Amino acid sequence: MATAPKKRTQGGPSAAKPKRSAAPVRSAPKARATAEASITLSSKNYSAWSLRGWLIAKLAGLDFDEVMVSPDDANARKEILLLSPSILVPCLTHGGIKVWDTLAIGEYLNEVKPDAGLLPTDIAARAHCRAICGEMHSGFSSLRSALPMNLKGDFPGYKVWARAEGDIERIAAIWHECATKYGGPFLFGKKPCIADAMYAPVVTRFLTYHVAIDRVCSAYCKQIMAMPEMKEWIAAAKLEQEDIEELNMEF
Ligand SMILES: N[C@@H](CCC(=O)N[C@@H](CS)C(=O)NCC(=O)O)C(=O)O
Repeated sequence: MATAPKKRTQGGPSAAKPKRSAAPVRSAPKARATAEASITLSSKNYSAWSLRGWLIAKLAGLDFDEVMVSPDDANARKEILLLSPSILVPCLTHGGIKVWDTLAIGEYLNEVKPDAGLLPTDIAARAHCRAICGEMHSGFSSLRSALPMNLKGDFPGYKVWARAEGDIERIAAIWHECATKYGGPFLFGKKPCIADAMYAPVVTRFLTYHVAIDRVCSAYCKQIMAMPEMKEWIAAAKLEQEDIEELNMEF
């Protein structure tokens, strides 16, 4: 695994007075550290895509700096545009190459770090892995809007919107199929891969909103939450100052 990333913040002149930014921009960018790459991230508490990209980079063993950006702040958005052509996080910069979009980051890092095991070695398992990553990337919008990632939150008795139930059932079916085919404890066997990073924010949502899940899914959730990388991310999320009260969709 990579050493702990160095943290940098990114922001414009308005940085001193964030309004409701989840990841307040604190200072002008500092001199570049020695890491081989950097990743733009926003809130560790709310940004599910930031978590996915960060986790993939960690699993790749990449040495990277974190560049925290505040997508809520107009000036910071201009800065993000320079850092990420989609104005979305995460965006990886590695040796002058910019990769935005989490799946593209995963595929790129799999090429750069072929021994990291980001994708399964078996071609059929690899195809399966890509298919369920694709499902996560382009789907489950009901779940994502009904149960936004909120690592500091804890909502026992939360009423899950009926349309999100369908997504939850499909995700449980995916996890079951993987457990049966590959034997766990991770989706594709003994080591976590890109698919586990893609589904990690689903795990945290299930726990935050106390979603009723069966024994197999619950064991998988425990496995993800026990990962040192997850512990590191969640500890940092809990230290974040700002809360977004009106949050009602995936951020
Ligand atoms: N499909 C993109 C999704 C990225 C995304 O939606 N990122 C959100 C944060 S979780 C974002 O940057 N939002 C910024 C904004 O809406 O201003 C990916 O795979 O990376």
